[in-house]
Amino acid sequence: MNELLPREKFFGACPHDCPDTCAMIYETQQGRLVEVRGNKEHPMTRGGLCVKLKDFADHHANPDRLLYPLKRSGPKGSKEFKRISWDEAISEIGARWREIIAEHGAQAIMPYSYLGNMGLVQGINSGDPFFNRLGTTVNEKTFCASGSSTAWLLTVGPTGAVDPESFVHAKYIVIWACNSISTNLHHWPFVLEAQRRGAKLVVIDAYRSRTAKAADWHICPKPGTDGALAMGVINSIVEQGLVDQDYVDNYTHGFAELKARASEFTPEYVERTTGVSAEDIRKFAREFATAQPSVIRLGVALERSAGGGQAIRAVCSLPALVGSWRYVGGGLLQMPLWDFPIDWAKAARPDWIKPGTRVVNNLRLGAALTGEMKLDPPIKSLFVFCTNPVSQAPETNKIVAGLKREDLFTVVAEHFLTDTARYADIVLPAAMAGEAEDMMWSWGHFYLTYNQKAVEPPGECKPTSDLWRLLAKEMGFDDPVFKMTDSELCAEYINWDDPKMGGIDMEYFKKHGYFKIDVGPADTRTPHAEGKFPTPSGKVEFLLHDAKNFVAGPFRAMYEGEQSGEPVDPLPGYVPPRETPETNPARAKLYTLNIISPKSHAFLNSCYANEPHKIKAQGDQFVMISPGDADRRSVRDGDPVRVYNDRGDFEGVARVTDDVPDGVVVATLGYWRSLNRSDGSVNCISSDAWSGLGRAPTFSDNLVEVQRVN
Ligand SMILES: Nc1nc2c(c(=O)[nH]1)N[C@H]1C(S)=C(S)[C@@H](COP(=O)(O)OP(=O)(O)OC[C@H]3O[C@@H](n4cnc5c(=O)[nH]c(N)nc54)[C@H](O)[C@@H]3O)O[C@H]1N2
Ligand SMILES: Nc1nc2c(c(=O)[nH]1)N[C@H]1C(S)=C(S)[C@@H](COP(=O)(O)OP(=O)(O)OC[C@H]3O[C@@H](n4cnc5c(=O)[nH]c(N)nc54)[C@H](O)[C@@H]3O)O[C@H]1N2
Ligand SMILES: [Mo]
Repeated sequence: MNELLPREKFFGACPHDCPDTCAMIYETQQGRLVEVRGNKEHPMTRGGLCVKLKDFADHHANPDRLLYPLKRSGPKGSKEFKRISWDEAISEIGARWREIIAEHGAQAIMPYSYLGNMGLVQGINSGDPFFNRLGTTVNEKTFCASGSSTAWLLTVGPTGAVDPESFVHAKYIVIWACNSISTNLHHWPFVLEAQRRGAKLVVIDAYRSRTAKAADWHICPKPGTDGALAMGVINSIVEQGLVDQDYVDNYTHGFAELKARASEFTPEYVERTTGVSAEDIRKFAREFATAQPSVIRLGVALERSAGGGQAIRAVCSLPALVGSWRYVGGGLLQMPLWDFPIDWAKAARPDWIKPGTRVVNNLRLGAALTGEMKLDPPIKSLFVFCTNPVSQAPETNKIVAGLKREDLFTVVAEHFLTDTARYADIVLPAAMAGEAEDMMWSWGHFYLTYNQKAVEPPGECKPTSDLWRLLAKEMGFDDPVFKMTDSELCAEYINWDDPKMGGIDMEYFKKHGYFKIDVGPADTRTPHAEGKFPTPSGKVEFLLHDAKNFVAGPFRAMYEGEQSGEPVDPLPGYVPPRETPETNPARAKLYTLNIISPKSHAFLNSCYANEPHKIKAQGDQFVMISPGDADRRSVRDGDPVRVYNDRGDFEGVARVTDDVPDGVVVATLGYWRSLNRSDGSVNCISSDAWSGLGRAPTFSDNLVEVQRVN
């Protein structure tokens, strides 16, 4: 960096799958990205970036980046590729697809994407118009928040609910299955400010996470038992006469039925199920009801066991029972994205999906590719972008076996030769955030954030949006959307006429970089003080009428056929985890420890997990185990251990610590199996079973055994 050269500044938006969606400033010199900072003006970013993003300019300049299209020249997975041109790559894809379509039909092709990039133009669903037009299999995307969203929509409807900035007014903050200090860092100052003003912070987490350590009170239920805990709290609120009867009478539906259901969940019964003492359950109920405003920040991890959805419905019932919604900063925060005036139907074109097109869920990738699902026609071509399933999806050994199929034509667009990209037949080099224009929504606050193109992509990297333009041309589609520029697409997907857009236009973004959608001032806002829930009854629905299970990810507009059809329990409740001694005694004899695999502090899912300085900050793949459990297995702190079940195994270094209770082990997510001690990572052992609502994953519902590696 030369201090004498003039610098140019551009507005940036962090593209990652993170609630914070930071507003950034790119600084360039002579067309080179030299610095990326947090935008100081932005009320949530406040100038600071997290450990992952703080050297984002260097990430762009990483010498391992893919710079040219590649074609496989050795066996699948061997990492042997030769450089080809874009023209060759696109015409090969076109030729292979035409062959596949002629023989098997377009549904033998499946796109596969997730939130490697959240942008409206460059991200997860940017390919949907193209693939829907082509008539491919629809890939249902339920990696994250689909279970919690289904529960949320059933109970309170599509409301953005409490503004994260309103948390400063709360007097009792409950962070339930969310490790904010690692995963939602820019919300943390609002929590600290509330604490400074006298609020109590309670963290409910299955182990003593960084955030649990910072809490005034850590409540530690057994993984997947939160439904019982929440029902116990409901029981105790009723038992102690703490119900806000006026709020309940006016703004909720089904209280009598909920009360009857909760009567089974006495604190003593719940103690036996969850491991949380009856006394603590009563105390929590009392404090939550009386220390108003009380608010709950729901983490995504709550959904990750068989009863996740039902648990979330129970948790979402709590604020209405005690009237927390009456106050500024009281109620619930899940994902404010429901309030965003985005035209998802335009962005994803579900209207182009032909009726009857099959849907394959992204958590079942291994089963789909290996033939276990008996798909007809089988998947003959997979097009992967913005996701790294070999690290992130469950049952990864099955996925790898599928990706090795000689008759599968796999294309992966990527920044790096990831654990997934190495199995590709064609690799396409992707532009990074500073290299392409985009518009970012958020699932952690109410700001839309604009990302300007600050520099040209290196080598022959192309933004994702270019893929659809090139492939549309190759496949002969001339719909206007495939000819629009990135600037036009940024503008296209926003409902500018929505009153929440405050009458602004794209020029505003070019001047300011971000805009808080108009949901009212955080210091006075009480969206549901008088009910007005966007549910069929307009009330909080404890009791449902005739509800069917459905998939309600943030991206539900991307696919149709979302009704899975099976009836939903009319009331919230407790569904025990699938893998416990009670529910699966045979399995529990072989594997005795419940593993949870939360996010790594210094990685963003699997991004950055290939960068040595980030691995240094995060530590090598570790396995946290209690002193008692370690002792029973002759494992000492620092020993290499193997974690296994019948689905697979991986190795890590034991961290013997009483941060985890007996019976639970913790191994964080994101490590690349190719860089780990053994060719494995935590998703080798996770099950691809869905949780009860919204076809959510069950990453917190897996039994494993741990043994020392000699
Ligand atoms: N640093 C970092 N930040 C991230 C990400 C990342 O990879 N790294 N990923 C981003 C993404 S995609 C997401 S979805 C969010 C997720 O952010 P969070 O919602 O915070 O998700 P996790 O870290 O997976 O889990 C949160 C906490 O839930 C606990 N937990 C797990 N199972 C249970 C359970 O059954 N009951 C209870 N009570 N607690 C449980 C875990 O121990 C963990 O401390 O983070 C985003 N931010
Ligand atoms: N065991 C376990 N598994 C989990 C979870 C867990 O808690 N535990 N969490 C689940 C959750 S919540 C989520 S959200 C998923 C996340 O799963 P993924 O979305 O697959 O996560 P990432 O590792 O972020 O993968 C993104 C990939 O996209 C690439 N990428 C980024 N930007 C672009 C781009 O613009 N273009 C292209 N072509 N590629 C790009 C990155 O290099 C990276 O390899 O993982 C799920 N898996
Ligand atoms: Mo996620």
